[in-house]
Amino acid sequence: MLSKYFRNVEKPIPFEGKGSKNPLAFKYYNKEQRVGAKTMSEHLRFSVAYWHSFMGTGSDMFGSASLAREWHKPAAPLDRAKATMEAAFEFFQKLGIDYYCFHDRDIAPEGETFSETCRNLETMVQYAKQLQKDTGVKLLWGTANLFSNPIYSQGAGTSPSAHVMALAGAQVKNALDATKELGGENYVFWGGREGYETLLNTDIRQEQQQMARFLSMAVDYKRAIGFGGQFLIEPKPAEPTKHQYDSDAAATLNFLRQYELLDHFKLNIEANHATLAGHTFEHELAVASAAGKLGSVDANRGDLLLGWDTDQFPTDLYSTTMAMIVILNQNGLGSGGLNFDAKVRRSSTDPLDLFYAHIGGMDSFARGLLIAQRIIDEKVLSAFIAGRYSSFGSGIGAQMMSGKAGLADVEKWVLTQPHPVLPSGRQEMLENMVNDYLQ
Ligand code: XUL
Ligand code: CO
Repeated sequence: MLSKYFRNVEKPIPFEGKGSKNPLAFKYYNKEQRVGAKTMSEHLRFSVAYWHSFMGTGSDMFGSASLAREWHKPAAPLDRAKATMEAAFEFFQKLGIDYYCFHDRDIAPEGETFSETCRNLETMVQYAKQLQKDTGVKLLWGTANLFSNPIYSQGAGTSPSAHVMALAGAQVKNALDATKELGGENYVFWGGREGYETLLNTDIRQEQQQMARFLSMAVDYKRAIGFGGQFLIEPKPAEPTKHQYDSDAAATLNFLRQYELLDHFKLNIEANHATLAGHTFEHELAVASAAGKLGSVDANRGDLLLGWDTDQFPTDLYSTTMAMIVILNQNGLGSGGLNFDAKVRRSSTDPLDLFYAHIGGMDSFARGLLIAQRIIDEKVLSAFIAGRYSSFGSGIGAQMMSGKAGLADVEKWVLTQPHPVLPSGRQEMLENMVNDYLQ
């Protein structure tokens, strides 16, 4: 086992169970434990986000780096990238996590020219391939960073410059090659700068057509190279761009449908993006799932008092339970997983904090899974919901839904009936019942 950067964690984090007081042990996440038809690791498919946990420095708008990472010390960019990757895989192994996710620019530095940048990526992909082989850790998804370089400040696929759109396309091609080479199970598009700041300089229709074409080119290239992973779009309403075109699940589904791309994509729903859009996490999951398009999850949380993407580790059991109910009800995430798109706080300066953060996130989702499975097994909500819509199972309900009854038919029927009686929605009773399971 690799052991250089996290020497004080000598062996993989153990499962010690509920009574344990060891902060470096799992209390609920027990990989091989069966929950319903699958093991916990099969249900949850946890992943580490390379960018936050291994590239993050703790800098913010008001202050410089606060996290002095040993793996960032080598001066030469490629040496630094290799040290970072070794630290990452040591961490994955010691945490006992099965997956990781990256942006092209997380794992490999940009060079002086685009071709040097591509060569750096290829070098680091070969390094990652070896480390994946040595450790058994797999790639959940890859993506291209189309938002940090200032050339993308006015958009990538939606840039007003055709040359920049072409550059972004070339970058995606290379990121797709890298993801395929590493056996990535999915590929994510997050449109960080795909939106607009002001209508004074923007043609929305043109930009949306560009975005659709950009995604179509990726679909064509995926087919050309035989990449079998799932394409995912990650909705987010704002930050960095004020109005993003993929602002929430509903808007993204509509966009994909309008441009005939729906068959090629699913959604990657992020908790903090949902709340920034004015929705709950479970709302976004449920909207995606109802359309058969919930593909993967970026697991994190925001802060109720702060209006930006704080990317905190998930700790709220109510939220993880609600999320797992949606995920279990659609029989899992398929090739997707739960990626911790979350960062330790700026003041959590010890590399050990990365362990505490991930252990907390994994235990929170493991508890959510256990609670959700019981709620589903005992039909706590499903029996009520089925009863609530039962009038559609026969009579006029069935006739309306099957298309047999139109407006004239329903009028005829209504005139023969007494005034409808509407049963209570029982929200408070159901809230109490869910709380009874949250232990
Ligand atoms: C940004 C965000 C990204 C995507 C991948 O808010 O969530 O890290 O997950 O580009
Ligand atoms: Co994300």
